[in-house]
Amino acid sequence: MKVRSIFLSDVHLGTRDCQAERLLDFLREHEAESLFLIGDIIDFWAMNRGIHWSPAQNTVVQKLLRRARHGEHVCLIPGNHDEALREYHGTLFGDILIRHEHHHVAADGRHYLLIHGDEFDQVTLHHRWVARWGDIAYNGLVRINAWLSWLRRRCNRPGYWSLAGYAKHRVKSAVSFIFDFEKSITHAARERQFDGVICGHIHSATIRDCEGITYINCGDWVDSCTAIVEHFDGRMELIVQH
Ligand SMILES: [Mn+2]
Repeated sequence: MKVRSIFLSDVHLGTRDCQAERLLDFLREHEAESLFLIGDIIDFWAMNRGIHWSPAQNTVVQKLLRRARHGEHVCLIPGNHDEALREYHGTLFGDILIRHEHHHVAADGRHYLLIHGDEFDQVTLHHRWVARWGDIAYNGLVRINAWLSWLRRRCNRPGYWSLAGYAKHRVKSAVSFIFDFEKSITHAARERQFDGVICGHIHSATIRDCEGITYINCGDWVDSCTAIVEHFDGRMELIVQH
């Protein structure tokens, strides 16, 4: 399928949980004029604890560089897990442009702020050590979940169920009154007179209206395997890669 733009975030290359094969399937199936990588593409945090770099992850990097070389506009906005890249703002890596944020005008004329979003996460911002421990706990949940879904398949119980997603949903709704990520990021987009915001960070893909501002989250490629595409009429669609 050919689309106008692709938006991806939270690929977490360098970790064992990165679903590189499924991302390769997605990239194979979707051609685009522009490809936006909205943070946590390479996980330098996890790589400090031990690198897991598979051949498929290598292929992901090669494919991205290749698409950029062949004229696709590829832009990378660093997140907190790849914040080391933030100092390269404005630099080209191969043909991939690094930017802090990006102002995207969709085909329907709507203006979107593209930003990873960690600066709107009160936990990441003020409690760095909590964020790091939370990160390790989350990786543990993803690992247990992979084992559980293997077990469910073995026992012929179809249907994917995400423990990490479930735990995150429970924890998230419990503390949402304090850490309302979506509210604060859409508030910032409104202040800056954007029509919408496209972000990542919280590993929870969605497209929805948030008090007149379109809130779009790309999700992730460690658990849910989701991406956002923009069609040639400017319509945004959430894709789940199976
Ligand atoms: Mn992040």
